[in-house]
Parts: sequence; C-alpha cells; structure tokens
Amino acid sequence: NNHSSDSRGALIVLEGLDRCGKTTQSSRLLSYLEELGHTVESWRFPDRTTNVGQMISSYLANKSHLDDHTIHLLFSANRWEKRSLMESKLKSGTTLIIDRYSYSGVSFSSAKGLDVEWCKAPEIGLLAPDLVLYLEISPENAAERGGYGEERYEQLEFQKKVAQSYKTLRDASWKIIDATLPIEDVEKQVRDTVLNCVETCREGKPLSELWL
Ligand code: NYM
Repeated sequence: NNHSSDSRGALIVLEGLDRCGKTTQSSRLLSYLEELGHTVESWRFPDRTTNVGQMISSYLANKSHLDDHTIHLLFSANRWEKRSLMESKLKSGTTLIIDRYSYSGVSFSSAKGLDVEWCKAPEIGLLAPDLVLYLEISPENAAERGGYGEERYEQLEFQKKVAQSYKTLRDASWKIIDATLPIEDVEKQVRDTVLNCVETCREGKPLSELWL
C-alpha cells in the first residue's frame, strides 16, 4: 500500500431503513479496510455520547417529548458538533465509515410531514460524503427481520414513508445495494465500491460540502 502523507481519507456513509443491515456491514467493512492496512474509523449518528446525543437518545426511547422541528435540529447539531473532528481526520488520511448521516436526518423528519427544503437547510455546509451506500430493503422485509425494537420510528407505516423520502434524496454519490441478498453478497458489493472510492480520494478528489 502506498499511503502518501498528503492523501486524504474517504467519507463513506451507510444509509437505509431500520433493520436493513447497516450496522453489520459497517463493522465488516471496518475489519476489511483495517486488514488492508488502511487507517479507518467507524462512526455513527446519532452519536449518543455527547450532551446533544443524550437528548436524542432519550427522545428515541420515548423518555422525552420534543417538537418535530426541535428534534430535527438536535440531530443536525449532533452532526455539526463532530464536523471539525471529521474534517481533520479525513485530511490526515483517516477513512470514516459512518452509520447514518444527513440523509437519515431529512428522510425521517420529512416522513413526519416537515418540509424537505426546511429539513435540508441546517445540513448545508456539513461535509459531503464521497460515497453513500444505500442498503435497499422493502419496509415489509425489514419488519420481518426479527421485528422492530421499542424505539420511536420503528413501525411499518412510518418506515414506508421514510423509504419514499430517501428516494427523493438520491444523487451521484449514491450506490444502491440490494440488502435482501445474503450478507456475504452484500459485503462483496460494498467492498468493491468502497475500494474504488478510497482510491479516488487518495488520488486527490477534493472534499466538498452538502448539498451536492
Ligand atoms: N435518525 C437518525 C433520525 O431521525 N435523524 C437523524 O439525523 C439520524 C442520524 O434515529 N430510527 C433516526 C433513525 C433511527 C434512529 O438510529 C436511531 P440508529 O441507527 O438506530 O441508532
């Protein structure tokens, strides 16, 4: 591996409905890239370790109630509080694999009926992913996978709306992966796409900001 000191890491985001397999794929991808000798970290949003993250966590567990706009802005603030660290990691050559990002923010909130443009606004200026891996699964199929937990949003009718919202956000950075395939087949597609992306970033693709 030829890691020149000025090459940057890639910002890779995994998105999809609840129970689509994102978390499994993130951890497998992390191990894979580490084995290849890459400097890589796995992050997730919401980051429940911060003060803002704890407010979000309590909301998701139905332990607190917040206005839809308010919780939307907290999810966004939770990304903003990690932005500078994200930028310095990427610039120093660390690849970041992120489980959920602004697309979750906009899809889940707009599925409640909030205006899409209003939802996108606070995300403007966050770092744009180099690659969004969308693990596609039907809401019905996701619901069958061991069932949903107790958290807010984990209901079939709501997930159907989220799936529709996600569709409107697709752009050139998205790669749609059939998440109903066996885990190893999903993993293979994830690996191929990611290696390609990491290489493009290493060769000097500039970092950019949302929305593209
Ligand atoms: N979620 C996640 C949002 O509604 N907005 C956001 O900006 C983000 C990052 O939080 N159902 C929702 C999607 C999930 C829930 O995520 C918690 P996870 O990946 O289950 O911890």
